[in-house]
Amino acid sequence: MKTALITGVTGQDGAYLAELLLSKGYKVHGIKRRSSLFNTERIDHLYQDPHEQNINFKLHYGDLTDSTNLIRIIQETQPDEIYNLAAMSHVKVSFDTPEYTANADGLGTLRILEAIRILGLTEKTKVYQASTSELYGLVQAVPQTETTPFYPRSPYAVAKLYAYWITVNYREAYGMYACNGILFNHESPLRGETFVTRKITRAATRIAMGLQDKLYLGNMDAKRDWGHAKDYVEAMWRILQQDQPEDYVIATGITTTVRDFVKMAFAEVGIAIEFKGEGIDEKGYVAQCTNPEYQLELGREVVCVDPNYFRPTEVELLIGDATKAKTKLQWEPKYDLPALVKDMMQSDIELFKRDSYLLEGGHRILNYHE
Ligand code: NDP
Ligand code: GDR
Repeated sequence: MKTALITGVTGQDGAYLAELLLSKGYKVHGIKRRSSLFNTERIDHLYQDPHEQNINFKLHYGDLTDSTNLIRIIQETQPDEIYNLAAMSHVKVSFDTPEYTANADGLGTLRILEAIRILGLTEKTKVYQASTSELYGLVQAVPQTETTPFYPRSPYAVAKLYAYWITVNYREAYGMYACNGILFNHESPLRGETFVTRKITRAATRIAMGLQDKLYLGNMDAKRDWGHAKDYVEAMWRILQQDQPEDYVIATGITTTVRDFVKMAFAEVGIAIEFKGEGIDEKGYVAQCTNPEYQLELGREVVCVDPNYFRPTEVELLIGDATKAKTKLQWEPKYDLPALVKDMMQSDIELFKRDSYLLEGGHRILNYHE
């Protein structure tokens, strides 16, 4: 039985990866942060009572900013594979917390690699580093491959650049099996609520159900290569099962604007959106509502631009070329964008039915904009 340690196990990817590794017969350890509220909602279905014998899923308190904690957990768990997924992962928030982001996302990776070295586990323990298409930043060439130059455009991306290179360096300096997965945006029903896709699927659902008035967005011209997180965690695992440690781009090869994602999401609840205006004056109106369940008048303004969501420096275009992963890892995504949008919308419709009943019962529903 192989043992894996996942940092960031409570996040979107951590939850899907833990599920995948357990299904493959791994013993899985996860690192979670102490929080004043429960933060394990995404993995509660995997929970095993620690009082039972022979459990194969165990959580440990920890933090990527705490070296001694990481050394102790790695020593105790003696993992065959470490998946370093923990990060302050929100690009816009990284402009507000640049120093913390550098510490967790940049130095955090170094702490893991150094812990392995200190503990004499360089021959045993393989490391997956969650690298990102944000490294490409300002467009140098498209589609982006493993050899496209990096030009990071946020404190998050700069921290991840350090993490990328320190992973390469430990591989070359100490012969470690350490790899970067350069993953393009991947989403799912478990996606954090403040990333743009989930913000949109939640809003489309809530606006249709009368729970929210408007969706405020930033740059709708941005283009992203969106895949499904379930497909991408499969790639992470495959990256660590090869004879040689290497870095891989994981992407769908198709790019779409934020505006078109909005249209696709609203279409899932029978609402056609028409965009009018330009720049910060652009607005999305209800052009058609074919679902009799939802009482939306035609011409109602439901999408607006709020410049507060603009970033000081933006990544305008991402489109990945995953030929290497397809050839060497035999990796193929199962979901395309329409299937992803459908999955996210179906999940949010189920989720917000409860709020809809509460509203009907006279309860106040908060219109919370993030
Ligand atoms: P999430 O934001 O959903 O999850 C991040 C995880 O990291 C959470 O479990 C969070 O804990 C944990 N975490 C944050 N800071 C610390 C810290 N200091 N110490 C320990 N744990 C910490 O991200 P995703 O699941 O979407 O992404 C996983 C990784 O992949 C991240 O590193 C991200 O940067 C990277 N990535 C993501 C892509 C995507 O499109 N999703 C694309 C490319 C790379 P808590 O729950 O307590 O907040
Ligand atoms: P990104 O994802 O920055 O690509 O990072 P996000 O969903 O936050 O933004 C995608 C694009 O949408 C534009 N946008 C908005 N974004 C947010 N969050 N909120 C808005 O209201 C909004 N309006 C427009 C953004 O400007 C951007 O262009 C994600 C994270 O998961 C990173 O951790 C990961 O490394 C990269 O994907 C690949």
